[in-house]
Amino acid sequence: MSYTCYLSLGANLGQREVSIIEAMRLLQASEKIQLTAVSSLYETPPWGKLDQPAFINAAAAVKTELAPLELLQICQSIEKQLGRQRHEHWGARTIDVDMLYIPGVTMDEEALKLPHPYMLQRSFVLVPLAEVAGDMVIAGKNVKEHMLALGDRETILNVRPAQSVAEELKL
Ligand code: PH2
Ligand code: MG
Ligand code: MG
Repeated sequence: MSYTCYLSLGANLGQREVSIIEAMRLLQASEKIQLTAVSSLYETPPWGKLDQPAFINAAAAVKTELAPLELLQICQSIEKQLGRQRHEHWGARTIDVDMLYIPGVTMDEEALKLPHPYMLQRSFVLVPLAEVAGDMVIAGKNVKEHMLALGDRETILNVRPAQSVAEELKL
């Protein structure tokens, strides 16, 4: 049975936009994954750990029959292929591919928590996700409503429209 998983992508070292697009391309190239939607690319101020460069963030939807932990392994192998080095908590990185949400699924494992525990507090997650799944209901409100409830969403700048990203990926 296939399902859709919503992902958040982020990069704040190196060629940030290139890394995000390449991560999307590698997801799409994975035999058992279909990339079904991508958001615009956004430039966003660092959240959590403030003394680091600005991020490029985006959201994507993938369809797969893989188990969620198998999908996580693919996300992590894509991070490795794109040169992600160490994993300082909330620190700078060339690429981060996070699983956010699978409708109807909760997981609470060390390696994977779903829904992503911070997703509803982060404009850098919700602004892109609202483009891909604005009407999807999480915890009693849809993504667009969750996004509008956050105060800092005007700090999230659209730097490349979704259509241009989709065209580059031939979606
Ligand atoms: N990721 C983090 C911590 N802080 N800030 C922004 N703007 N974008 C991110 O992707 C991000 C962050 C941990 O993964
Ligand atoms: Mg992250
Ligand atoms: Mg991560």
